Amino acid sequence: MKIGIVCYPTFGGSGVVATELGLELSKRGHEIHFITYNQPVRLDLLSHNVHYHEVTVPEYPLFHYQPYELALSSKLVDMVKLHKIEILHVHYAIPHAYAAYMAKKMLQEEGIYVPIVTTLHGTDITLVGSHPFYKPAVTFSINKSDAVTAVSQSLKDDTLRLFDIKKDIHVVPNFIDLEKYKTHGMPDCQRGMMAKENEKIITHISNLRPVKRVQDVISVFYNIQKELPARLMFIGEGPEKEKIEQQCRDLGIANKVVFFGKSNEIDKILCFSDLFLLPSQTESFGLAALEAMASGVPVISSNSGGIPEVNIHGVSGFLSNVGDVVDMTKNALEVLRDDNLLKTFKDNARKEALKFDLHNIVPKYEAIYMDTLSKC
Ligand code: GMT
Repeated sequence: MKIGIVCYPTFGGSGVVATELGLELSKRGHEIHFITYNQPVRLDLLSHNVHYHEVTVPEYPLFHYQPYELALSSKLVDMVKLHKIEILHVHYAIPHAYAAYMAKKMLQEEGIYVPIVTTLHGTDITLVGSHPFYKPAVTFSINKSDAVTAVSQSLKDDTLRLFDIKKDIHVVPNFIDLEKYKTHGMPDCQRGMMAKENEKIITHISNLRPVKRVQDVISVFYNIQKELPARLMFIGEGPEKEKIEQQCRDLGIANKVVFFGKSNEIDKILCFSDLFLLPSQTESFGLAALEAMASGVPVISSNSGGIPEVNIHGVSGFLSNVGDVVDMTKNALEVLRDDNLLKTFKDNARKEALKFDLHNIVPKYEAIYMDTLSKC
């Protein structure tokens, strides 16, 4: 199939999933066209069947807001015609599903029919999409998609609760390429450079937005390091960074916390991590938790949204109510204090991650494409 993939090209989970999906589909013989405003961060290798088409939005002083949707739908029309793209898969409803629908209508005027698959990722539904400013347009573009998927049962339930949806929503969970996370326990894992032999390594990866509750990460770590030697690795950039740097200084733990910034090599950091913290306010899935589990890192998380579908309480880690840093600390210490238990949780985390192996999940998208095309 010739598939157009629209996504955010940034470090956000939806862009990562879209990129990994496109790359795997290309390995399975499909021709993939990424259409977005920058080359996706995890797309380092373009090949004969992986293409990237940049959406350019020229600046014009009249516009207070540059019209990205318009530029995107025009680019979609051009690329579908030029490359004979058969199906468009848009990741994150806002504004991608809306722009794709406009492209589809423009193409129909020329007798070209291209169906749209929309994948809902989380904040496009929970935090942003359900805002009254966007809700009518988001509802419309979901209902006008030819197929709709959500990355967890929880997100499907949220979508049906928050919007008036007439379409069937398929749950297709996020996935992981387990091959990439084989560095766990390998000699090139640089643990010795990051911590002393007796120190436990705690890790958090996110876009450091308020929804991630990164202050809770610091609070839990602060409590842990009072009880046992530990270091905290922070990966990601975002609006809360300055606040948490200050929080570390105020608590006197700045020398125990390493900020890595954005990274494309999280497997190299996860390979020496003992515990992953994800205390999010809301999380449709928690791709970062799955990436940690794939590296054999147990997860201490909140129980919000789709996280319980990924991190299994008492097996791959523990879940607590949002904001309950006392319970999170208790759970973290329980795992970290007992090396045998830590090893059991590490093994379990890796086993649970196997359920999300891309070889099991990507065929589900292929089946949806085939089914959607057969209905055209
Ligand atoms: O808001 C974010 O954290 C980024 C957002 C995105 O743009 O990808 O993440 C959402 O999609 C990911 C991939 O499906 C999920 O793993 C995240 O749980 C989800 N984030 C939220 O629901 C907050």
